[in-house]
Amino acid sequence: MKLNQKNLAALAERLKVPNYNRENLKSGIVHIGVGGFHRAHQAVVVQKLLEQGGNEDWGICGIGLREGDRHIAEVFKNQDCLYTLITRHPDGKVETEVMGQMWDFLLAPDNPQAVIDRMAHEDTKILSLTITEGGYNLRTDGEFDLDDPTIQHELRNPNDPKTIYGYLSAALRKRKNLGLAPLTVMSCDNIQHNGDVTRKMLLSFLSAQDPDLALWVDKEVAFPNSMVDRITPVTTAAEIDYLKQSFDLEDEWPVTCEPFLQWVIEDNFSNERPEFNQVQGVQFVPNVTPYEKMKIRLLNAGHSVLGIFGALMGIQTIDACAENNLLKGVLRKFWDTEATPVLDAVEGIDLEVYKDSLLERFANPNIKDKVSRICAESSAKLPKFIIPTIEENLKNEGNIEISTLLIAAWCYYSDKQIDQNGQALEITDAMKDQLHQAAKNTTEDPLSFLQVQEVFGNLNQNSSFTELYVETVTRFYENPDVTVHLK
Ligand code: CS2
Repeated sequence: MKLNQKNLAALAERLKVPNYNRENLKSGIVHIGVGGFHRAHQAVVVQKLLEQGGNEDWGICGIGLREGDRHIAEVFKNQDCLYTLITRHPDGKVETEVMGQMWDFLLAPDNPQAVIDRMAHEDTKILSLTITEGGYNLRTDGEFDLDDPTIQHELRNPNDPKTIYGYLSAALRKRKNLGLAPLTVMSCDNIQHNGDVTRKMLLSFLSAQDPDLALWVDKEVAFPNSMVDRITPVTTAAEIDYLKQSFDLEDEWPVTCEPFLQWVIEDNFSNERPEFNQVQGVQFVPNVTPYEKMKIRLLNAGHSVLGIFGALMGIQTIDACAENNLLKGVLRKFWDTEATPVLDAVEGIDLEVYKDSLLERFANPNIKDKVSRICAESSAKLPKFIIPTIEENLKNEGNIEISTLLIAAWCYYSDKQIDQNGQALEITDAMKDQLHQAAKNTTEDPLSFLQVQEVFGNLNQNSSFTELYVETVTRFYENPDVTVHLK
């Protein structure tokens, strides 16, 4: 049976379906970037609120800004925006439910005006984002990249938006002109101070495009910071098949996730907001900085440590990495001796217990999170997950041994593009070619990889770092057996 609105009543006999009337939903939230993570995280919180009743104003309208979102747009069209969430516990328990909180999806390239109108609609109170770490047009020096060709196009053509900034500008201008209340722009990406960063980027864009609007946004629009967390692997054919076999349900794009969910949000909204914190795992706090730093520098960085070393060792999934004693030992050592010393205390959280729980989550054998997903877009991830830890340790004369080894391993990975068994690595990275070009000169010039300034900033100017790096990368190239270096 196909997953769609018409079949929901019949499907209710087989699995959990929304208990609320989707026809009554309004799009209090417009969400940009409806990937697996959003569908397993914020969407779940909203579905739970809707199930409590009385929250119909907080339905979600999803938006895809890129041509690459066409496939998901088609799936949502066929399925009336419904999809299945499969939650897999470590002990094998599985929860399966149909998600109905998204009542509309718009593909921007097909109808940009419809997207602007929805964002500027008076029902819309929150505009949330999961556009990935690389989606913010942020330079390594923390400034907005005004030279980006698409941004240049938008600056000259305010009526032809392409990026999040062009759309936000058009929609906020419309709201301002109509005299509507501002909306809240809520980033849900793994960037420290994600709200502050979004605000700074948007204001830089607007100062160049429409300075009056920049003043209005500066005064009226709130950008809460948040820490978001739920491990969501890439959907596999096996999951589509599982739904068919177990429920005779045809869903073209279900989402799988772990049971853990956490969302810590700064209570800073310019317009109304739902009581997200009525849902378990969600809390409003006055200052989210220690939570986001802890999560990014331990969980996300920990993923990259396992992912890059694991990929070179020929390991396919994060649970297999987390079960490997060498990798587990190195991860713990990285956390304890490099990441933790530069973290701030987090009220109510024991970091030792947090790290133990991360290892358990990584080891969930039913999630099968692919190492290739973790390594994807490392050029956007490492500057947020790993490099700040190196920089802070350099300032404090702290330990940087494992993070330096990780950069050396990533150089080898980008250069050779094969694992240590000679198998081709599956590399997805917007900067893949640039990284490869820089890495392949390592034997002649051991510092050449660090010249990719968009990733490493000025790290190649720091002699304490370069000394250790040259020694490490040379040693690595002499014997690229990762296990030798992890001992
Ligand atoms: C991962 C994250 O993309 C990555 O490298 O670390 O997607 C991670 O799984 C989530 O942030 C978990 O909350």
